[in-house]
Amino acid sequence: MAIETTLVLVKPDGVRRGLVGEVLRRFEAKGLQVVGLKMLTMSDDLAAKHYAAHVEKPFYPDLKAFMTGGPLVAAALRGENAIAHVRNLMGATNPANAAPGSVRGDFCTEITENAVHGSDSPEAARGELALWFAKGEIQG
Ligand code: 3AN
Repeated sequence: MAIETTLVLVKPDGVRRGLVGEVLRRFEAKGLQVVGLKMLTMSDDLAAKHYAAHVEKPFYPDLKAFMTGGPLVAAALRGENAIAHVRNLMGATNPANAAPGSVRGDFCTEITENAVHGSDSPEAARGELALWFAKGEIQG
């Protein structure tokens, strides 16, 4: 048993398109539990920390403008192997490669506005949850 807690973001395009409920429903239907939930607009500072691995990449300015450009929903999800299950349900980063049935396969056409984020490792999950949620904002 590996009970993990992971960070999911419904990105600004997902919020704008009214996909918050649909995306969270898929994770809940899988068996993951929502243990933290908030809506906020990402600051430049939070973007630089959250995307520390990408700040030097050529696509970062567009990514930052998009991610800070409107409200998003941050959720902490918990369950057995939650990190892998969330990644599978999200689909590949590039929606062109995302399987039908995944969030990106079903709802997205392009790589920047790809509706959803999920931590990709236990280390990333720990770091990202600490960035997005204060102690006491996650249950249990
Ligand atoms: P994922 O969101 O699947 O974990 P990452 O962490 O590699 O993917 O990338 C973070 C975000 O950066 C992606 N969700 C996407 O919005 C953007 N991104 C990644 N690679 C590219 C790229 N080659 N061109 C444009 N945007 C990208």
